[in-house]
Amino acid sequence: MSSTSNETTAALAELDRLESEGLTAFETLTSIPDWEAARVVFLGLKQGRLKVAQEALKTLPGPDRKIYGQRFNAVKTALEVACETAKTKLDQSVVKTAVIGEDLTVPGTARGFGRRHPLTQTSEELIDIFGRMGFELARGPEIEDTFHNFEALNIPADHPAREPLDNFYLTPKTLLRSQTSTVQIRVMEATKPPIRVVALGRVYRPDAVDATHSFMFHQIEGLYVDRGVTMANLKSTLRQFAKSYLGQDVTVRFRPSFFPFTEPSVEVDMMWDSSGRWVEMGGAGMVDPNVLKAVGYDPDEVSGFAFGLGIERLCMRRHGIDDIRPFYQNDVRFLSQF
Ligand code: FA5
Repeated sequence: MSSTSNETTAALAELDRLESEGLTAFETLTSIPDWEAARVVFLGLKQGRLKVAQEALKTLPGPDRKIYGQRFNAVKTALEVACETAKTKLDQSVVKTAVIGEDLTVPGTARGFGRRHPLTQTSEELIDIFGRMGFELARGPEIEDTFHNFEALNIPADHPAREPLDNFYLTPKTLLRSQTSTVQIRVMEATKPPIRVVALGRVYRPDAVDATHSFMFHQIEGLYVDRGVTMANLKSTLRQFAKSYLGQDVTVRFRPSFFPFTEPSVEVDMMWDSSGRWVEMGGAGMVDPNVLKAVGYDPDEVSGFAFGLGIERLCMRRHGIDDIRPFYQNDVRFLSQF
């Protein structure tokens, strides 16, 4: 050994360093990207440290090249083996992590499907029932003008129902509609008899909230205008509807009442349960001749009936719910029962 030149001694020492640093590097790797980087540093074909060491051979004095070449080959083999071993170890640990982290045999977390709100389901069923009875669907705006919410419904400017405290006015001439009866007017303005429509949607009133009242609720409005429509038609239509929606054994009661836009007018009650308790479901009546005239119909030619029922109360009666508030509390334990 002592016969090698200083230059060769230094080159051999560099080979020793390369070997020990390379082996340490490959042994301590923890990820595939680190392995890839180490492979390039030590074994890279263009500028890897082994390649540089190989090039160094050419600069050594001829007699030393054999010694250097043998040592170089040993270091090369050691590093290549270390590199392969490291790769195999890392591949196995990746597979293990995948198996531990994502055991494909473990049952997945069940995802709850959303469902339609009970009031939406109820509305769709009501549309369906009245559809089978020949009623088409009509729509009107939730922001109404005072003409459609009041005047056209025979509720004049000085009527107490127009009180600011009893309505959600947006401007002096517009408000959030307080009843779906507004749609009756819009339909009659736009169509000639015969008319047979239902309109469903939100209505707004500053009522105190309790078990049967909310400040926003839903109504279904019905309107039938044709020659010879009578109170008997109204009563049989509502009875038939009640039986379809609530069952054959439901009892319906009509109480004389007053609405400015119907004459005569009735309150529609339905028996809540076998206890004999009545609950008011809506109002109804024969369309007032003044209303027919205001939309350009001749009250001597045609007559009509109209009704407006509370959708929440119908849904409550159907499902035996005795409080309106859960409909608006978004508690999935309540909502997921429907
Ligand atoms: C009316 O709104 C009339 N437009 C009904 C009508 C239509 C009469 C067509 C004649 C012809 P009333 O204010 O009574 O009537 O309301 C009808 C129904 O809406 C009530 O019977 C009840 O079921 C429901 N309702 C009324 N106020 C509330 C409230 N604050 N919360 C929940 N439901 C309500």
